[in-house]
Amino acid sequence: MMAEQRRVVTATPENSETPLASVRSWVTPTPWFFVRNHFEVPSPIPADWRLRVEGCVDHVAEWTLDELAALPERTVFCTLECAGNGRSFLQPCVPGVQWGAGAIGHAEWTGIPVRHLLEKAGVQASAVDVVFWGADRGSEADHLEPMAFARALPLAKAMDADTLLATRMNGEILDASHGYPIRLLAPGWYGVASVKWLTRIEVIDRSFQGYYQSKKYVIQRRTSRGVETVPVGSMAVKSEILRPASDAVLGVGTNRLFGVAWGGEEAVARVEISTDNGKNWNDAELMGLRAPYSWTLWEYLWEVAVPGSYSLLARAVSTSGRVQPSEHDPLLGGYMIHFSRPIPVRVESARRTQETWADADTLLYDMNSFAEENTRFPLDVEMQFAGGEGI
Ligand SMILES: Nc1nc2c(c(=O)[nH]1)N[C@H]1C(S)=C(S)[C@@H](COP(=O)(O)O)O[C@H]1N2
Ligand SMILES: [Mo]
Repeated sequence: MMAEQRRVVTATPENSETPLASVRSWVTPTPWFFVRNHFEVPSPIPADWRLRVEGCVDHVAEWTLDELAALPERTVFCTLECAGNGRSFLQPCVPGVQWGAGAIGHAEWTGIPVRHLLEKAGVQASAVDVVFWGADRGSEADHLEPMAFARALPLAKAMDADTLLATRMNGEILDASHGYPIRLLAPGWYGVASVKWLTRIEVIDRSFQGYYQSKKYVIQRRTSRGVETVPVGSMAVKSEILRPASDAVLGVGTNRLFGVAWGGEEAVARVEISTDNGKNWNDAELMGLRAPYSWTLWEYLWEVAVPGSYSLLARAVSTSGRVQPSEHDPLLGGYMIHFSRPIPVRVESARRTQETWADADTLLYDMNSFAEENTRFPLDVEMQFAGGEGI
């Protein structure tokens, strides 16, 4: 299973996708987890390095890695998706990394709540944004002056108990690609917020205007005052059909559709499937946990008697009733691409052997470890398999 690798979109810097077609478990194995780098991975931080919290605080405070390691930890399971995920499906084409569907993964993240550090430093009443600075540097075509990667969170999100300075991913020390030694984890927000290779935290008394906050990773939004430009923030509700693949050839009879769905800061309430271009919708079976931040696995047993060409659609609904749209909103530009994308398949009259499905034990292990480590939700980890043979 681990022979599978990330699908490289650009090699330098590395931008590569999770091999979604091979996903069989709730947690994405770290070697498979997508990588989104704007610049080269920075050299490891020096031994005398300290994480500093400064700006609109009562006293500038610093922590060594050892001091940070001694602070109380928290574990959060969370889906990270790049705001540009799915960009290659847009027509007309939008500039930027041409991601397929795989700039997404789901992992277990462990670290220290940022709030702990902010409280120690004493955030002043004038605070608006908290800026997180990365160690990686470089330039962009429209910004030739080299700059460090930086992104800000509004104070409230930075103070949320689940916003972490993550040091471990899936139980292991972060690897270089994912931000060693420390990265931010802003659960339920597009990946760009979760700054890797963190060097410095700065509390400021205005909205941050950095390049990746005001020039890139911005969308337009309709308001009572007209259209305004805002940074991408919390994630939209979305689903992805992982199997069958586009242009798969299936047989008449029962075909199993399998996929994932997520709702950012909200849990997924429902996933619906249409096999007739959106005329009729039927509920998919949600498998295992439904929790905020985490994707949910689903399956759907599709009975098909008539050979021909079909187009498969999945549509997710979040707990507050947000529904995945059928079209991309042009105001979103090349970001937040979350419309239901049709997956064309052909059904032939001959019955075919189904592809192999995941081992149910793998999935159960993931779920139980979530239940043990995460006390925020009353969890029922009993699994249901519509077909009785795993995912
Ligand atoms: N320092 C730094 N942090 C960063 C980035 C970066 O290029 N440099 N990319 C961001 C973007 S756009 C995404 S989607 C996520 C990807 O995290 P991953 O590479 O661990 O999957 O990291 C974010 N944090
Ligand atoms: Mo991203």
